[in-house]
Amino acid sequence: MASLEGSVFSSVVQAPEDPILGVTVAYNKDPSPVKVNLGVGAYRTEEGKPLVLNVVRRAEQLLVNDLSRVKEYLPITGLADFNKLSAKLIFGSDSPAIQENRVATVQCLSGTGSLRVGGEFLARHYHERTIYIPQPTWGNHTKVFTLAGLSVKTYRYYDPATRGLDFEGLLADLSVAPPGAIVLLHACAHNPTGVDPTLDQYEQIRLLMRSKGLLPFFDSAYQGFASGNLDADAQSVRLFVADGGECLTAQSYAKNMGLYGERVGALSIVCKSADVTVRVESQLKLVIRPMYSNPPIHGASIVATILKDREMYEEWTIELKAMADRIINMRQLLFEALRTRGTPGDWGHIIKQIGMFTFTGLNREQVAFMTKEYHIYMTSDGRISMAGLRSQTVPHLADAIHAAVTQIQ
Ligand code: PLA
Repeated sequence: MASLEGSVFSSVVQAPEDPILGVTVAYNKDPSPVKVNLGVGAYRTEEGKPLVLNVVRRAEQLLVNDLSRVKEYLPITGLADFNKLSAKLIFGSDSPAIQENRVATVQCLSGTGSLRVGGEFLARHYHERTIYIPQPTWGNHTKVFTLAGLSVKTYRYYDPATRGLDFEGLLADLSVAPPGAIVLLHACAHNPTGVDPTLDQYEQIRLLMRSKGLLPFFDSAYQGFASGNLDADAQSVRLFVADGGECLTAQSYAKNMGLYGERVGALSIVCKSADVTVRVESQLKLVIRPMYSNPPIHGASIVATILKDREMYEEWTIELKAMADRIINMRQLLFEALRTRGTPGDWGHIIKQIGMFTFTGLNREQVAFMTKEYHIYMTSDGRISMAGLRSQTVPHLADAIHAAVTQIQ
């Protein structure tokens, strides 16, 4: 008989907190009234509150009041309407790939789940298991793709000296990648750097990738958040789809519809022909079924309700633009606050960078100092979520940055 004393799990070691979500855990434990959480990329209002979009509330009301709606299982691939509308949103409503039935779209558990399902599909069915991810990138990419069965390598992306794109390095690294390798690209608003290639640079990347048969895998977690315009933020993806070649896209509605906890997203695989697409979709079902069987119904129903109604869609774009504009405004305020303080260094990147984050250039020690002395919570790579900032907290953050750069080298 097994002993009642001592756990069979006693050899399990304590795991470290997640580098991003763990910042919120530490923040929650801090009793300071001046604490600020700029870790996870979660939008807050000017009052510091999480935001449920008005159009989302309206869609939820419609859904709740519709007594014909039931809670049956969705198909393995998710809500059909949601999938069609999601493909249109990212590829464009006039996309030939959609018209020619060359897109297999499956509803997944937000952006992360879409990346994971895409990764597992590639590990099973694609001839080249190496995926190149930008250096740096969202911290979870390495883990998601490694556990999916891919071998992860990096390509140069960010140049700390210019605080801009290392375009030469990027092209050089991709040009020596093995033929057929998968390349992860952020569709827009690169996390954590806020640095995106221009459309011209994307065109050069496309030419190089297509000439070597490299397979693009887009992570689109911020469509609409970069520029405030959904079409503008999808241009990189559309450039690659327009040439008739193949690619994968993982979409998330966490940020642009504020549906973080609903876990709603989609994986689309654009194929060369309609018959390949049908077979690809059949295999995606075999990836999904043993993992979580089928996806949840509520979040996808909200998205579908909004996307298929012209008036609700319009309302969404206005609310989305307001979120993007507030973030851009915070960039301006922080930049000016540092200039007023005469903080050493060139802080122009704060207003140049795109999307939810500023990659400050602050080092690990400076970040630790700001957390200890000023109760500012951010990731140790110096990333700040601008979406968590508000006019009222800008001076406190600027004081903290000023003290960090003048006191800690
Ligand atoms: N891809 C990128 C580039 C992301 O930044 C994030 C989220 C995701 C995918 C996954 O989003 P989802 O699964 O919630 O749809 N990044 C956040 C949150 C906002 C996180 O780390 O989970 C971040 O703070 O970086």
